[in-house]
Amino acid sequence: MGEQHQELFSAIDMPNTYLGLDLSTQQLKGVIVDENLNKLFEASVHFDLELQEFHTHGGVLRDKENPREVTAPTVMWVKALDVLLDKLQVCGADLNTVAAISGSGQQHGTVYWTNGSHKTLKSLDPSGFLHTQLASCFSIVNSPVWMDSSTTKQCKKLEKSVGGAQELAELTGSKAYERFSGPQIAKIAENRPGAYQNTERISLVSSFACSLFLGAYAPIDWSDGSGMNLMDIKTKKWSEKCLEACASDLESRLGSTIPSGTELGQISNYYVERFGFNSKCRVVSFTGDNPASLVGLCLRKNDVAISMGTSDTLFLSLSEPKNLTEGHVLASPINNDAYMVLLCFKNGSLTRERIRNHYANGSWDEFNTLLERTPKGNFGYIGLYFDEQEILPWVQGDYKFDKNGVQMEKFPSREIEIKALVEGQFIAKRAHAEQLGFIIGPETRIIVTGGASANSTLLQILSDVFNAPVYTQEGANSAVLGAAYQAKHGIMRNQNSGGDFFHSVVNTVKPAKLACSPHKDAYETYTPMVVQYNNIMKQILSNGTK
Ligand code: 5FX
Repeated sequence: MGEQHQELFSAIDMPNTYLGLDLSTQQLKGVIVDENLNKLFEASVHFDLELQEFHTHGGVLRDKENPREVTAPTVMWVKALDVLLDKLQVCGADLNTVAAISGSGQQHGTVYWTNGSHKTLKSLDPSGFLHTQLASCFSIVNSPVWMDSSTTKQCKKLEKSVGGAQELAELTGSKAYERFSGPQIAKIAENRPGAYQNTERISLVSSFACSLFLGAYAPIDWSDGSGMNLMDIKTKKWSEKCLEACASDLESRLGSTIPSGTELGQISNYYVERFGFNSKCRVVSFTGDNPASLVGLCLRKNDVAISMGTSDTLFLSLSEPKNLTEGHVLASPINNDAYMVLLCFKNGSLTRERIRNHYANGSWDEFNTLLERTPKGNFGYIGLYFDEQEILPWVQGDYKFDKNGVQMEKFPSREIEIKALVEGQFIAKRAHAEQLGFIIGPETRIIVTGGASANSTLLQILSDVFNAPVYTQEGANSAVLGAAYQAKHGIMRNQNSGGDFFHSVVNTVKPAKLACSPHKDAYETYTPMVVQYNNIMKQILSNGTK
């Protein structure tokens, strides 16, 4: 620890702890770790179950007339924080020991603070709930979130303004994606000009949550800011052309960008008085959930992370920015000069649950038993299931094919159906990763995180499809752990006492554990199926979905 910090807490003879939060699609989680990054306390608030008054399904609201429009009630997130901090106290956490807080949020979602809200944020009354005090602070009541896919028109305009999709990818790290914040803001400015005019600040979900702790608007960090189609991925500054193409006077509403893991200041007095935090507790910038997961997994050079949650994502570290046709390049949350690649598949756990409910009576045990009944490769049957408009590739619906590539209505049995889903999801991940130039080699390790990482039957299939060993990190939820690690790393970096991430985090965290290795015949089975997937996808896309 740095001197200043050590003095603060040793004076009151208490160990330092670090609080990490993750404001994800379906819940808000919090974890407190000790100086050695061991988990001490954790709590969560499930939006659908515990905040039923907001009527969300899977944490979101879908517009009845336009199901591609997906939002979440911003005040629900605020209320979740009230409840979470109470829960942490009830489970015995002494919040006075928290030396620093950081967090992660679902990426791309935007929060619109109404004119004058900075004053409310600054003068929160500790005797009242956060959510009642902030209830009228949002000029857009329901924040657009990453599941939204209603901004194709704005995406086209944005790409055109910089000379095309590839030019936008070169500039911002991604071609225009419907869920990215720039097109989302553009749609709000266009369709709800009054509300846009009445907005003094636009936050990402991560910087919004950070602002609640700071009692002031928190800047957007480089890593999460890369998911907006607005930031120059090399200079890390807002691109004027992109801002202009999206909305007028946008720069003043976005504020500045900052390196990930920057220490921003002291916690707001509200939390000191109401929850017993130490007034010297520091707030470290929050970031996106995928960058935070990269921190939590301590990814090494030849590692590929696969996160299986509401969305399935695949990510890896990169030393130079790469020009991609699909997927995203983001600034690294760990190293200001490095990058990460991210692929996002929207149809993750909710699709797996739908098939489980339909074919395995809602039981994971039955699902796993059925999975083990068919051989690797599923007799050549491939199933691709996109309940929601998929991001990568841009398709929707269920697609079933036999070994000859002939499309079918129905598979012959439920075990084939289930295997087709799981293999199809993993084959798609490998195919898209390979399309980016990723090569699976003898050193490759797949590090798995997210809810599904506890299912060893799924992990074995993943290992076989990638023909690489699969590892899991203890504590499963890497985003919230990554946020807690970032809290510690952030203050250490600021105090120049072991600013190196490897020193402060990687060497402290227990290494990932081997969960399974590929079978000998895995490569021969799945390599042709990846080719088959690519052909099927060409066929589906040429039949015209976008
Ligand atoms: C990444 O680009 C995504 O859109 C999702 O993984 C969200 O971050 C989920 F929270």
